[in-house]
Amino acid sequence: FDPPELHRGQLFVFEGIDRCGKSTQCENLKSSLEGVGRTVVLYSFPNRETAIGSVIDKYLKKEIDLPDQAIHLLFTANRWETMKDIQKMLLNGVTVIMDRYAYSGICYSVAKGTLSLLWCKAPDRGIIKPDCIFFLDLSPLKANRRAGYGEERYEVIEFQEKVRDQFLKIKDSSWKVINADKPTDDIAAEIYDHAVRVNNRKMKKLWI
Ligand code: NYM
Ligand code: MG
Repeated sequence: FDPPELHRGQLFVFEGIDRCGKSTQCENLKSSLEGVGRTVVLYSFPNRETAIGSVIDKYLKKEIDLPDQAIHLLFTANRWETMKDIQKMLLNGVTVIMDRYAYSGICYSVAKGTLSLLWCKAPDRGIIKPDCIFFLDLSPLKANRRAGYGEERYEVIEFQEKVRDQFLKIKDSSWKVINADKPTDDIAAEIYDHAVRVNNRKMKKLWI
C-alpha cells in the first residue's frame, strides 16, 4: 500500500507587501529546486488570466470600483478556482510555489479598516494548507524605491504600512520570516536552505 500523499509535492507560499521581492524569490526557488531534479510549478495570486482574475485586474488598475466585500470575495474565488489543479499536482509529486495566497487576501482587506479579520478569513477556510510560508519582510519606505511602485491600487506607503502590520499580526511561529533588505542571492540561499528541509506528508486544509 503506497498512499499518494507519501510522495506528494510540497506547497511553498511567499507573502509580503508590494515590491518586497517575492516574484524574484519565487523564480529563484523554482530554478534551484529544478536544479536538484524536482518538478516545480509557480502560481501567482491574483491569477489575472481567468474571468474572475480579469475583474480583479481592472479593480487593481483602478478601471473599476467595487465594494470592499465584493473584491475580497473575488480574490478568494480566484484561489478556489485553481484548488483542484493544485491538489492534483501536489499528489503527482509536483512542488508548487505560490506568489501570494490567502494571507495577502486577509492583510490587504483588513488594512482598509472596513472589514474584520474574522470576516476576511472565512471564505478561504478549507483551501489547501501551505507546507511552508516565507514572509519577505521589508519596510514600505524601502519597497517604495523599487521599480514600478505606485502604479496600482494599494501601492501607497501609508497603506502598505498597515498591510505589513497585519502580516506581522497574523503570522505564527511556523512562518519563516526573511529580512528582504539584503542582497538577492543571500535571500535566495536562506530560502533554499529552509525549503529543502520541508517534507510534510498529510495534506491539510487551511484553518480547519
Ligand atoms: N491582493 C492580492 C489582495 O488584495 N488580495 C489578495 O487576495 C491577493 C492575492 O493584489 N497589491 C493584492 C496585493 C497586491 C495586488 O498583487 C496585486 P501582485 O502580487 O502585486 O500582482
Ligand atoms: Mg504588486
